[in-house]
Amino acid sequence: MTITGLKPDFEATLLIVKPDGIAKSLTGNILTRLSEAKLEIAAAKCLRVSRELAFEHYKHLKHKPFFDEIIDYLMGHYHPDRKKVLALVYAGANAISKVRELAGATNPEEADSCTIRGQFGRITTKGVYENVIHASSDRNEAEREIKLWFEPDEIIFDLFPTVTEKVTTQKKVWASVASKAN
Ligand code: IDP
Ligand code: MG
Repeated sequence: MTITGLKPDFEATLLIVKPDGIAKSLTGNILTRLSEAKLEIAAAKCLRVSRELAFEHYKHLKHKPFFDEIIDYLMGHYHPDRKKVLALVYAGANAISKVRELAGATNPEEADSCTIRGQFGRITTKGVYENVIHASSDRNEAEREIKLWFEPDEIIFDLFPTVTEKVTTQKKVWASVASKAN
């Protein structure tokens, strides 16, 4: 992670409220717990996760026996009435370890009961660790994940170097503000 012009301990980390966290209406509780870290929210968005995004996010785990299940889990297939996630970038001193500490261990049964995963997570009868949130585990992972989930303009800081390119793609706009020429 090369965040220029900032203190060496400044970090940014990706936090995702997974579909079980959304389905159980835990977003408020989770963000309240995370506020204990006294970090800054640098980006936030609610989105449906495509198979491509889920696959790219977890590609380093593709040989694990639980890979198919975590793809379905992140895409919201186990929570069809709340098929979405909330993705955020938290930034500040030692953001990665602070958020991981509040998150707790991967296995919600082993996570300290005072952590977010320990408080709200469960193991399903299918054996999926529904642990409510994702949090980047180190600087390399955080950089890769932030760049995967967010465009530079969606983040309030210039976290990583950018270039400006001319792109010509079509995008949806509000009909009421569309230019007359369209
Ligand atoms: P992390 O989310 O704590 O960084 P990873 O090893 O990166 O843990 O695993 C990604 C996700 O895969 C976990 O958050 C959890 O939902 C799921 N997972 C990890 N290990 C297991 C397992 O042994 N059984 C079932 N699900 C698992
Ligand atoms: Mg991980």
